[in-house]
Amino acid sequence: MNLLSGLINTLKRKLKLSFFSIFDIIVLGDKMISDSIVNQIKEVVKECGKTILNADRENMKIEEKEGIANIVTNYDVQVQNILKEKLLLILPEAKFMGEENEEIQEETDDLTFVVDPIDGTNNFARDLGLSAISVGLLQNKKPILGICYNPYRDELFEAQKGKGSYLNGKKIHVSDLLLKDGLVACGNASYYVELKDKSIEIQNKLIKEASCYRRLGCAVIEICSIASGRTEAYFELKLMPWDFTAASIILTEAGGSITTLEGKEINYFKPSSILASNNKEDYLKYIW
Ligand code: 2AM
Ligand code: CA
Repeated sequence: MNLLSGLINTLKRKLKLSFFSIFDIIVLGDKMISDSIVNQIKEVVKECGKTILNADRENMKIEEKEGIANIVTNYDVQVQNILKEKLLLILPEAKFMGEENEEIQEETDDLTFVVDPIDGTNNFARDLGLSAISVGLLQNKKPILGICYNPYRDELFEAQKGKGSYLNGKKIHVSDLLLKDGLVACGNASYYVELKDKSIEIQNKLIKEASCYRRLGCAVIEICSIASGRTEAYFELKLMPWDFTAASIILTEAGGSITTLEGKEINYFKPSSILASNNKEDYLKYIW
C-alpha cells in the first residue's frame, strides 16, 4: 500500500493532477490523509525552514500592519506563497487560510489548510531564534493534522487525529507537573491596547501560583512546549486561527487540553482566547 501511494503521489506531482488526491483517499480507505501526503507536507515545511534560516537580514523589508507591534517581513509573504502553492498541489481539493492575506475563510466542513508562514514574526525580525512555521489541516471544522517546525532547533512537531504527537519522530507527552511546581507561559496581548490590563491581571494570578514563568513570543512554540512536557500552561487573550490550529492538535494528541479562557471549545474559524495546559488540573480556578 505504501509503495502504491508513493507512486500515486509521485505521479500526482509530475502531472499536477488533482484526480489522484481523490484516488488516494479511495485507495487508502480509512486513512483520510495518507502517510505519503503527510510526508510531502513535512518536506515543504522543512524547505521553508531553510528560507527562514537563510534570510538576508541586511535587505529584509519590514512593514507595519494594523495595530501595535504587528509587523510583516518580505519573508512572511514569501514563505506563505511557497506554502500556498505547494500545499495546494499536494491536496488540491483543500481550501486555504493563511496569515498574510489576513482572511479568515467562511466556516466549512471541507478540508482547510490553516497556515502561519512565520509565527513569532517579531522574534524573527529581531533575530531572536524563536519562530515556527505552522501548518494545520481542518476537516469538519476540527484539526485533523498539525505540523509545526522550529527551524532554529530543527524541531518538527506533528500530530494526526487519534495517532499521538511526535517530535522529530519520537512520541511526546505532556508533563505530570502541577502549576505549583511548573512553568507557565504568559501572553501579553501587547497588540491590543484594550486587553493589556486584563492580560496583566491574569498573568499576575498565574505567576503567583506557578514555580516560574516564561514568555517566548511565539504561540506555536508556547503550545508545542506544553505538548512536549517542557512547560505546563499558556494563555493568551486574543490569537488568530493560524496561531493555534496546528499546535492545538499537537497538544491534545500529547494528552494536553486547549480551550478558550472561559473553558469553551475553540472555533477554528474565529479569533480566540487560549488556555492551553498539560490537563493535570483545572486552570480556570486560578483565573476567575
Ligand atoms: P505572529 O508572530 O504570527 O504575528 C507573540 O506573543 C505571539 O502572538 C505570536 O505567536 C504572534 O503571532 C501572536 N499574535 C497574535 N496577534 C498578533 C498581533 N496582532 N500582532 C502581533 N502578534 C500577534
Ligand atoms: Ca505570522
